[in-house]
Amino acid sequence: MTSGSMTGGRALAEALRAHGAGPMFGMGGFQLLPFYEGIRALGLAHHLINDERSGAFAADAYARVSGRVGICDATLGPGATNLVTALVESLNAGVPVVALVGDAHRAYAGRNMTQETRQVDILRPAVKEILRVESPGRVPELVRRAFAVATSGRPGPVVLDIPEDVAHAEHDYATADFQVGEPPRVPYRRSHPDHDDLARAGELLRRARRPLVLAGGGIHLSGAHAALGELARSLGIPVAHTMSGKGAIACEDDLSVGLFGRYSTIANALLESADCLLVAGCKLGEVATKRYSLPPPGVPIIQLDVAAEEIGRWAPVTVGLWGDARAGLTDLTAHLTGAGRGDRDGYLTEVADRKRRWWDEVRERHESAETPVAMARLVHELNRHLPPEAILVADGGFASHWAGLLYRTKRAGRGFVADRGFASIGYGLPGALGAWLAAPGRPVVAMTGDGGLNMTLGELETARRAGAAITVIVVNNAASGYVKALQHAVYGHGSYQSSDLSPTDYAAVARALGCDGVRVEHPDELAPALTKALNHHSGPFVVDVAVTRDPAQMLPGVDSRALHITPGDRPA
Ligand SMILES: Cc1ncc(C[n+]2csc(CCOP(=O)(O)OP(=O)(O)O)c2C)c(N)n1
Repeated sequence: MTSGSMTGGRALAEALRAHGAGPMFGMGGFQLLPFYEGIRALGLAHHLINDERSGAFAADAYARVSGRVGICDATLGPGATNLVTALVESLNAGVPVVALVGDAHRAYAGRNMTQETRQVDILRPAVKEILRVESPGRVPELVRRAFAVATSGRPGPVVLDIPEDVAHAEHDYATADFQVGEPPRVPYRRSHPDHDDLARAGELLRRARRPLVLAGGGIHLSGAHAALGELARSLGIPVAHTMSGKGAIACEDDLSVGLFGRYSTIANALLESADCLLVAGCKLGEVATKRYSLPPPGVPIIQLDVAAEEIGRWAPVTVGLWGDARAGLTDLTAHLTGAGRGDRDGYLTEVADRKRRWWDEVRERHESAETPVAMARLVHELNRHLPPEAILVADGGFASHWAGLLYRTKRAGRGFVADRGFASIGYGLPGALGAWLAAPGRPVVAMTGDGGLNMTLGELETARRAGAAITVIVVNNAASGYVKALQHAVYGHGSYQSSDLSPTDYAAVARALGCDGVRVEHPDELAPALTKALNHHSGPFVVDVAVTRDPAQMLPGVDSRALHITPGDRPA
């Protein structure tokens, strides 16, 4: 049993062990040396990363895929500030992460200590809560608190800010200090919506002839996909999803109508003609609403969310259901027992017809033999080759939009991970590392732009060291593609500024870093490359795909923001 005199840093390691902490991602410094010594002595898994942002991205993806708390650490100053971007991702997406951050020795703080800055002030708005540890004796209590805050209500990131002197100080701990009451779970506790609100929502759904579920990432955070599938099937309600909500229902399920929002196949059309929307675990942000042009005004909305203040943020709702997604959907199904599909058979036939027609119309693009490789063909090959248990981690550029639109999950659950909370580029590679550690045995594939990969390329070295058998698909358009495509859409052909990248062979880069990889120039090479990658088990494998360089062909559809620019604003 853990007790006796030890440093605050060792106590930190002991408390994390007591919480069943999974792998950690970070980069050390003097302040947290006793913590590093503690995890070494205890044999806890820790991965040195090459940029703290990547460590927090990996922790975020680990949390999403494992359903446990992700853990990362950083040292004083630049280590701490490097975390900001990734912590905001977890904050906006509601992902439980605990970040341990070393801070200056309190006896010298404010005297121009090396690496010193007001990091607590910088980190505060990036996290759900920041807990400053002012005495070594409180380390176990505040670790418990960090886990509780990260996992309760709407989950999110919590920083434990630990001054150097607290980490290095000896303290006498009792065994009871490290006892964890309830084992940490995500979500910590489930809340049920109000009974009367459920009855009103049930009535709306019972009467609806063209209802539609809009599913967001909250479905995955709550582990609610089975409950959603049951509701959709028993009532005959189609399900549209955001990028974060992909897998709320399997894309191949008859009731899935795919992505809605900025890009959609048939979901936006159904949304326009719906007579009742059930918004579940979805914030209805800019991309989901096509810049607030959806849903159309007047359509009755039921919104189920664990954060009461998120309900009706901008679209007025008819019934708000405040509660956990899984609990709320199960309650709703129970309320509607026996209601069946009503007179929605014609609607469901129409949905099936629309789907069939859409996929027939685009088949040629999806099977395109053009070089450089068409984006639709690339995703088509992923659909053909990735097994049902695969996890696709998509980076913030085109990868998440094209895959969000066209990639088809074959089973319900988290098979697609995209950093849509903050939409930073650079998540794909470190996210794949976190996902791989969270899901032993499942193939993990990152899809990232060349720009996004350039940002975090050093993590190929990390992934190699970790022995992570991830596949990294580089959507290589030799450009900051989304930016170039928007410049093309808004200012016209040839008006590109700072959006070109040097054409680079990332398979060669991977090999130079001790990984493996192939370059794909022709679509026929995709199938063998993916087969090779998925059968490569000794470390990262890069499939560098030369995709279209034509900015007119880069977007998966019309970006609604470019449409907002009137022709008069465009230079001739
Ligand atoms: C950290 C960060 N900087 C800038 C952006 C704005 N941005 C969105 S997409 C994009 C282009 C990314 O290029 P690349 O990663 O090569 O992907 P592509 O769009 O070409 O698929 C940029 C710069 C962002 N999302 N995140």
